[in-house]
Amino acid sequence: MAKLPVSEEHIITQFGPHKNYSPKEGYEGRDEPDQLVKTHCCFCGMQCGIQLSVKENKVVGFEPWMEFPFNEGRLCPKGVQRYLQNNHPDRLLSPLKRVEGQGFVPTSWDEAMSKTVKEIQRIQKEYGNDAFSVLSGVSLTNEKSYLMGKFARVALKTKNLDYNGRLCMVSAGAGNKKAFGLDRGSNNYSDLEYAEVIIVAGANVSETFPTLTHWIWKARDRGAKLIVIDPRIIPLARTADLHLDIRPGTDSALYGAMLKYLADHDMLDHDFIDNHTSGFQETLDAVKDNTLEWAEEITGIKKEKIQQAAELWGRASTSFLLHARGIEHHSKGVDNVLGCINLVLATGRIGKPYCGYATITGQGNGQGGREHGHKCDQLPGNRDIENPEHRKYISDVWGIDEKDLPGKGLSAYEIIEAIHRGEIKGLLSICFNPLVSLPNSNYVREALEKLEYYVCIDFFLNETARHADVVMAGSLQEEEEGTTTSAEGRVIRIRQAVTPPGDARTDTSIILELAKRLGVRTKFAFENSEEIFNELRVASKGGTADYNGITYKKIEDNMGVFWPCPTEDHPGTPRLWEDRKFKTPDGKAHFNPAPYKLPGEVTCVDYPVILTTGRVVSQYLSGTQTRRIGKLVDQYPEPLVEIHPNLAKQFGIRQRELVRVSTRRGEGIFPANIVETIREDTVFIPYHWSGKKSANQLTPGTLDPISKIPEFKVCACHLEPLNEIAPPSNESTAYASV
Ligand SMILES: Nc1nc2c(c(=O)[nH]1)N[C@H]1C(S)=C(S)[C@@H](COP(=O)(O)OP(=O)(O)OC[C@H]3O[C@@H](n4cnc5c(=O)[nH]c(N)nc54)[C@H](O)[C@@H]3O)O[C@H]1N2
Ligand SMILES: Nc1nc2c(c(=O)[nH]1)N[C@H]1C(S)=C(S)[C@@H](COP(=O)(O)OP(=O)(O)OC[C@H]3O[C@@H](n4cnc5c(=O)[nH]c(N)nc54)[C@H](O)[C@@H]3O)O[C@H]1N2
Ligand code: SF4
Ligand SMILES: [Mo]
Repeated sequence: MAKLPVSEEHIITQFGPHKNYSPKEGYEGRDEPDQLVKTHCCFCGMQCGIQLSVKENKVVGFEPWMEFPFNEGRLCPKGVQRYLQNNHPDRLLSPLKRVEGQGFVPTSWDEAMSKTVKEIQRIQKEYGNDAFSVLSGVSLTNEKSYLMGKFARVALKTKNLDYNGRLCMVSAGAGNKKAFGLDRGSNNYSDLEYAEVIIVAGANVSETFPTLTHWIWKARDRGAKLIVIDPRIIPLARTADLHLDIRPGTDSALYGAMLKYLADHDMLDHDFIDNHTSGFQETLDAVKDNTLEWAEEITGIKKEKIQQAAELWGRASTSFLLHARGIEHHSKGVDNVLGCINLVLATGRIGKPYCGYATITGQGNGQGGREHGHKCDQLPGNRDIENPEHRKYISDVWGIDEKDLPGKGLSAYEIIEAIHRGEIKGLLSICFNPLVSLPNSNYVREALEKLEYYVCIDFFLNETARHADVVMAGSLQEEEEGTTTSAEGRVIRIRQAVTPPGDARTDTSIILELAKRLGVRTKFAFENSEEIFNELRVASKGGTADYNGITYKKIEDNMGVFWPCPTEDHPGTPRLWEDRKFKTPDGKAHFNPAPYKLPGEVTCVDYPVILTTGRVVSQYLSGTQTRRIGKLVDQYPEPLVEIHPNLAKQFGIRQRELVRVSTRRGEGIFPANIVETIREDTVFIPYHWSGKKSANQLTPGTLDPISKIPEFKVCACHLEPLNEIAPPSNESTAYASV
């Protein structure tokens, strides 16, 4: 029987109906804290330092942490409001079980655990170990990320484990590994300050990494030129020297044309290319036909602007290239990343002061979480699960026989496909809300309905969890000790400020208890997070992401340590590649041909408009956390479809008129936001909402063949005005039900 989601009225057995929470107005309403705890924001990869105010085991507010070097006290709207989660009325306070006809009812930990273990064992006995899968996430600390990898391979003995970074960092990771043999941004961000030219490609920095803008402004104050590549005139683009208004899905054509221009006008660093790279000629050959005219035709950017960009980039003596999901969320995401890296290598501006290149890591622990082995193809230290030596090393650390270590499993969306096909029957998810965040959500929902057993660990009942059999009340970031690794590669300390409320438990204790009940207690005999970290250090030793020399004390003493850090007397590595010793097999940085290819779906008569999706400043990811915070909801209460006035006119669409947006996968209705800041052939919808307000009803499940990232940033859609002006946004429209 299909397992339908537990409906709204059935979720109120434990707590009240969903609320957006903003309890007290202003500072006056706040209690004097008992203590201030120096830790980091739980949201994006900037991992801004923050002090949480704690009173009677509750987080009641925050203070800036001025000394933390990256953000120096600055915070964005989300960081300022995050403290409202710990005490939120929707907070899960005990495990829940599904009772047909009643919905979710509170249950005991013992029952939740024994039911889960029984079902895991039943499914694995009946269908094989790999029929039980795990989806993990990188809002989790390094310790928990490591633990989830070990738990899946050692306790569950399944190969089918993957993580939400599959929707986020993997195109950049694959590109970086190909080019440098290592997956980390090359510099700490203070190197931006003296860069002469900065390229920001597919990154809406002011909304998605607001505190990073500080370092860009510093460079601007010194006269740096700024080039922004985005189909929208994003806030950063309004101040830029050049805005390249690219047609979604065509980045590699732009980078190819820029590379050819640099070569044709001899703006290359021959010494660097000859001595420290390989693959240049082959890469150049691949772009020999990429003229400016050709690139204008493909990308929609005027050729004069492409030329100007190449001139600025080619003639600079210091520079920084930053990119994010705008170029990576594509079925050619790895190619786009390689196209950017080729421009950096051609000019040799890497591994030198004020010269750098980085993908801007998205999730809080998006950097650390992609190193410690909860990816389907990876072991700790960013090791390769298919490499015999790597397998042997990690098997020894874990005290298991190498042949018992599962091999490469399916990636996140492929796990959903395998559930759909009936090959995978069970799922444990932690820190992942696939029903909202994966593409083609109608298909994802069908898969969830087919699961024989699903257990979710979260502190809020996210939309996917409504399909669960058991929901385990886990912990917020501020409820456990640990570490994360910021987008810069800086390993930092997350401090426990409070203990989990009610009968909720720490994520770690839940996983350890499950491991114990699955019969592998001795392999998971950790007393605290520091012990897990110390095992992680050993497991990472000798890998490219080497944490061996990092200790909790060293992090605290230095407000962070940059990996790689192989020994305890090593200071860490803020700027990579100064020694020119790349981690590729031949020790050189690799150029890679990245010729332009069409996206997975192009416009046609039936679907004539390009749809792209992304974020707004006040909401975070699938919205589970930020849609519950009233002040953030007020800033942007519901998803709007951004549309250019000329396109709106063509379809007869008025401001705030409801528009049915449809694609080959589904449809959704969104109020129109008519703005001049978007290309005329493209519409944009932010994806932080669920159900009928979800942008992912529309997006395709097309994956990059190498990274397996979904193509969130380009598909073809149709627009239909519904001749009805949307009512003013309010709370009830803001929190849409599934
Ligand atoms: N407020 C907020 N901040 C966040 C998050 C959040 O949810 N909310 N999430 C965090 C996470 S996990 C991530 S991954 C990051 C994401 O950070 P970003 O990548 O900056 O965010 P997006 O909005 O997904 O996409 C960025 C831009 O890509 C542009 N774009 C779309 N298609 C293309 C294209 O084909 N080429 C180019 N060049 N640009 C294109 C869009 O117009 C958009 O402005 O943000 C992090 N920070
Ligand atoms: N259309 C479209 N879709 C996208 C994107 C896009 O640009 N467009 N962006 C993609 C990107 S870049 C990303 S990163 C994904 C993100 O997608 P998800 O990872 O699914 O989004 P989150 O909202 O982080 O969901 C994580 C869940 O983890 C829970 N959680 C957070 N911290 C913890 C913790 O410490 N412990 C436990 N137990 N639970 C925790 C939250 O409550 C939430 O329910 O979405 C992707 N989806
Ligand atoms: S920029 Fe990112 S880490 Fe900093 S406060 Fe905002 S959401 Fe938090
Ligand atoms: Mo992300």
